[in-house]
Amino acid sequence: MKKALISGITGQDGSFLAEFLLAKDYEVHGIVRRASTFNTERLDPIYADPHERGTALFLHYGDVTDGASLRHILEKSRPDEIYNLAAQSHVRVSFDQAEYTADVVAVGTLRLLEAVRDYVSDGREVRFYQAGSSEMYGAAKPPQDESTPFYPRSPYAASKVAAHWYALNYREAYGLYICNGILFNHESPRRGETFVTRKITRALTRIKLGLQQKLFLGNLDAKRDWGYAGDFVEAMWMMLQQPEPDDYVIATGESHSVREFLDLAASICGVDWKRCVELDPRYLRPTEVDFLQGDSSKARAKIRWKPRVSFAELVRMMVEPDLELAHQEKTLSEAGHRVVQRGLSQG
Ligand code: NAP
Ligand code: G4F
Repeated sequence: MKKALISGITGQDGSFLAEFLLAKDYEVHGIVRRASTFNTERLDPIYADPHERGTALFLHYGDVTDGASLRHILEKSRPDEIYNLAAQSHVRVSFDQAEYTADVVAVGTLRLLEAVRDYVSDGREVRFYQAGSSEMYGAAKPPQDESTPFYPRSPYAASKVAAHWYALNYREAYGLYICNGILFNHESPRRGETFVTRKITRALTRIKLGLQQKLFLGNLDAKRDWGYAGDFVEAMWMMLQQPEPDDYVIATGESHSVREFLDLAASICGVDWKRCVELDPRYLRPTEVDFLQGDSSKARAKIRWKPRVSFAELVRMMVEPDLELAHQEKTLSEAGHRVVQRGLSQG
């Protein structure tokens, strides 16, 4: 039985990756931050009490800002594969929390790589996946591929560039098996509610049922290459199964504006978005990334990865469960319960 360790297991991608690896009969270990509220909701469908026999999912308290915890977890879990997904992953927030973002995204990766150096020092072998981002291309002209120079436009993106180069340097300097995945935006019904796609699908479905009146957004002209998270985590695993480590762009190759996403989501909901969407400058970024469109020819040829879910299918896939959620909220509200609209103003 192979063992995998996932940092960021409670996030969108971490939860999809954990499910994918469990289905492949891996023993899966995840690093979870201590929080005063539950942060393991996305893992609920696959989590079993550790007292039960046959459990293959194990969670460990740790943090990528705490190198000692990473070393302890490596010793306890003894993984064959490590997926470094932990991040303060919100681009807009990285302008408010620049130092913290660098500490988690850039130095956090370095801490994990240093812990890995110690872990392999007695001859153990491990394969490492680094979660790179299309944000690293920033202002570079599309289509972007592995040879496109990085031009980061936010503290988040600059930190991801640093993490990318740390990973590449550790591969070359110490002969470690490390792959950088450069993933373009990928979404799902589990996407955090402060990212634009989920913010739109949550709000429009609530508006449809009369639970909310307005949706405040920023720049509608930005274009993103949006894929489905379930397809993208598969690519992470595929990279680590190759004979030699390498870096790969993972993208659908199609780009759409925020406005197009809004149009399609609104037409599925039957809502006229022009009546309810308003601009709020707080959602604009000091420096924007205008146009991302990936060229994933290398991954398609070398690791035989390709996306399965189209843009239109993705939008529908996100609207439908949010409509169900809104119906549940409406039922509660009609029964006299207070339905709280959580901090959407943050994203
Ligand atoms: P996400 O939903 O924001 O999840 C981030 C994960 O990192 C969460 O589990 C979070 O824990 C954890 N985390 C944050 N700070 C941490 C710390 N100090 N120590 C340990 N864990 C910490 O992000 P995602 O969409 O799944 O993305 C996964 C990775 O891929 C991230 O590195 C992201 O930057 C990168 N990426 C994402 C995309 C995309 O479109 N989704 C594209 C390219 C790259 P809590 O649950 O406790 O907050
Ligand atoms: O959904 P977003 O916040 O995602 P963004 O900035 O592209 O970053 C995501 O994808 C990256 C991969 O390229 C990841 F590395 C990163 O971790 C994250 O997962 O914003 C998308 C676009 C931006 O241009 C933003 O300005 O939507 C625009 N937007 C317009 N109104 C908004 C809003 N974004 C947010 N979050 N909230 C708005 O109200």
